[in-house]
Amino acid sequence: MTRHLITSAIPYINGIKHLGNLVGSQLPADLFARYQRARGHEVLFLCSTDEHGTPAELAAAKAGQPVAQYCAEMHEVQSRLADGFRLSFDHFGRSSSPQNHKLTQHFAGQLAEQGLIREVNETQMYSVADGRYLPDRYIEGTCPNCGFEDARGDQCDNCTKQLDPTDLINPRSTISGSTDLEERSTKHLYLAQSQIREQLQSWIDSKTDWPVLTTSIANKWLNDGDGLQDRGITRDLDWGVPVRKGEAPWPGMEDKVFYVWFDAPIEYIACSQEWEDAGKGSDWARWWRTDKGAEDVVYTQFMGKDNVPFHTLSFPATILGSGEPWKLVDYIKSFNYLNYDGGQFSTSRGRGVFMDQALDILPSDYWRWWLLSNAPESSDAEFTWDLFQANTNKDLADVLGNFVSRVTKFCRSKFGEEVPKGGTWGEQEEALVAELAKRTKEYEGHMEAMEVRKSAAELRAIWVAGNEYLQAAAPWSTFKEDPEQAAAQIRLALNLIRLYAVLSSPFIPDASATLMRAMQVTDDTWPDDVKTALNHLGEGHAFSVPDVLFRKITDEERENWQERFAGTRD
Ligand code: B3M
Ligand code: ZN
Repeated sequence: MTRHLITSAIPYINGIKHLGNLVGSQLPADLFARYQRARGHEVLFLCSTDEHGTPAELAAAKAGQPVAQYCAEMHEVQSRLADGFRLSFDHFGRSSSPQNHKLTQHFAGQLAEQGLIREVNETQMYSVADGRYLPDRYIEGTCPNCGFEDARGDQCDNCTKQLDPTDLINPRSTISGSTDLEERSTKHLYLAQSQIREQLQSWIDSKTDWPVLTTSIANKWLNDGDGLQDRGITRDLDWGVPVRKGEAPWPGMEDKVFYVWFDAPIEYIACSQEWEDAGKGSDWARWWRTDKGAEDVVYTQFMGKDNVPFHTLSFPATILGSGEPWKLVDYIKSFNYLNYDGGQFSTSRGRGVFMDQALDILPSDYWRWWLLSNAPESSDAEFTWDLFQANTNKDLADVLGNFVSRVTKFCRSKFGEEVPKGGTWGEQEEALVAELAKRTKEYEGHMEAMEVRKSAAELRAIWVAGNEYLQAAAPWSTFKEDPEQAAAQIRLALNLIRLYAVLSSPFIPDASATLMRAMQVTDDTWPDDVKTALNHLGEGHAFSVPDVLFRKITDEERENWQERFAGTRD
């Protein structure tokens, strides 16, 4: 048994996430967590809301709410939606938690003790019209690296370069739009990442099995220009983790908070403390401290490509620089972008389909299946309503759903609602079992490797194999000549339904649960031996015919949704 620590990038608190966000981190992380649990491993799967920084302040201001209240409410909303999508977090925490405040201040104190924090007098952009400094997302302008016109003060969304507000060309305030900005001098803390560059480089170099998408982004920033730049880790904001050196005050930094990207990854650790403090588990340090048992933990992170620099460089610099035995990530699975109908999904412009809207129109399994089987792994991918309709109708309704319905209904009409007796497997049956055994191994290999699309394709092939068998064996014809053989065919097919429920549960957990209930079984042990698994339901075992597992999306619905989601959300 392995112990798997799994984290998803923690979504910003500033509103409901769109399907592109979901498929880039939380959903594939859930797939992996569910799979590892199904294989009998011990899993701690964590996610939180990312509640600090300018995204939170800006969104609260827009909603006309105090930021603490806005965050508390939005955390509940995101938590309900996570449940709606069946994201099986062991805990869904908050980066604004007291645990994270304390731990973030602790790391800063450690880094200072190790001589890795510099106090720097620097120029920050001050907006005369707004009467305040403009860090990060409070300022936008043209990216000096790629020329993108809506780059933000902290990062360019187009080329992923990390930026400082003073780097922007033609900067403007996102609060007032004012361009009446001046550079003022103020003191900030810098994390001396450059001193850890060598260590980071050899750590990245040792990760030969990481996706190229992950290592290429890390290497790009490690070797960009003069090499890894030191980063400011404090901000002139009210909302956030107050700057302290461990438990002690930090002279001269009284009105400042830590930068959101400093405290957000630390929340991965704090979340496990929140999990323990909520009474959901014990001994969080066993997952995170290599001196307390985390040596043998396998830690996997999931995230979109724009988050990779922070997880391959800044956060590891915090961990390594602390001089304490914290667990480093073992594998980073990163994703490209999912586009929406010829453009980008966009939170700020309300473009695309958002998590709440998706659940309003269809149950989560439809979305889980489509998003995961089309995950933007090796390149960007695109959501269109035509593809969504065509893929889900085919895979879920025509292949899986139809198999279940034909088998259970035929059995009910000829043999009653129990697994029929008599007959034996012939060549066709043995061939199917052999094929499924082989495909199940392939499926396991892809799931272990977090090859999401390949896993989905293999699972689909496993469903298709059952359908093809049914078509060829044609128990409805066999029944006329040889009812005993038809009984053996149907017995196998009913067992296949249970096998499908078990193998499909990481992708479509609700449908899997429906199938298990219909087959009146609770034993969902992973089929280490497919042949044994296909004899699980014995003769005379009662079952029931489930309701339609997946209905088809009609052309009319598709057209309606296309129209309804063509504009921007209010
Ligand atoms: N909240 C960015 C995002 O939601 C950021 C991730 C933090 S992971 C520590 O894409
Ligand atoms: Zn750029």
